[in-house]
Amino acid sequence: MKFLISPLFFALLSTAVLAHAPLTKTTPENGAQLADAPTEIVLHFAKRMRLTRVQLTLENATSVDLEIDGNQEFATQFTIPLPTIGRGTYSVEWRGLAIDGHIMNEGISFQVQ
Ligand SMILES: [Cu+2]
Repeated sequence: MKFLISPLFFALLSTAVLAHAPLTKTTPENGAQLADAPTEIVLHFAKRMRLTRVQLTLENATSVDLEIDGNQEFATQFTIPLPTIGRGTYSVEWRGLAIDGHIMNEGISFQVQ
C-alpha cells in the first residue's frame, strides 16, 4: 500500500514548502494509519491563515468539498468535520490565504484500515 501513497505524499510535500503560514501539526497526522475512521480533521499553522476550500478524496474517486462554515476567519487552528467514511486511503487538500497575502495549497493523506 505504501507505494501507492508515496507519489501523493511527495506531491503534497513539494507544495507545502511554498507555504507562508507553515503547517505545524494535523490530526490525524500525514501518513497516519488509523484503526477507526476520524470524525474531524484539525489543522494547526504557525501563522494565521484563512481557509477557502477543503476537499476530501478517497483514492482516485471524485473529491468532495468539506463544510468550512465557521472556519473561514483568519486563525492558526481549524477543526473541520468529516463525513462518515469507511476503509481506504484518503487525502485532504486545502486552499487558503496566508496572513501575508500568499495563496496556500496543501494537503495530507491518511489511511483507514
Ligand atoms: Cu508568504
